[in-house]
Amino acid sequence: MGEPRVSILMGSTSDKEVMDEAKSVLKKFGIDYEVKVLSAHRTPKMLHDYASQLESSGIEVVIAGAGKAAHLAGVLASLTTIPVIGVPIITNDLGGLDSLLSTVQMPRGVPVATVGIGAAKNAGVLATQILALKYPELGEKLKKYKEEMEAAIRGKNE
Ligand code: RP5
Repeated sequence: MGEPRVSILMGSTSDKEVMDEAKSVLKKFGIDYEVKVLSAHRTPKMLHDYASQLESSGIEVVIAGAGKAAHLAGVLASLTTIPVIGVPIITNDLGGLDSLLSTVQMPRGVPVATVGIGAAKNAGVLATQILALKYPELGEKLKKYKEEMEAAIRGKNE
């Protein structure tokens, strides 16, 4: 499908296992993506530089996963008009509630569409749904995906 359309960001390589679930969804729907490790705290300049070239690079949705004082999605959302989906990463200390609140509780005017703790798969599906507004073939694939989910549950009941 040409240029990458989704950017998957994570605050640390320790987030990779969770964020790979978003990648799998995008692969399933045939959506191009790029993956970067960038931190709002450890690499602030790199994050700003990355954000400044996002719109010209053809990225249409960002998925950003981070844990603890999880500012990655929020800082990114402050620097771009591209929709940002936040994935709060589970943590050992507070079970990911820290990440969830840091990601979802954005000030007015700077939203981050936040999925559940560790719910990178849902972030991938939501990114696909956003892109489907522009790419009708993705809408068709999403309908099929929902039918498959239903059929799988029907099969288990039988
Ligand atoms: C955050 O701190 C990352 O997103 C990660 O979830 C958390 C812990 O990072 P590491 O100390 O494992 O690199 O910035």
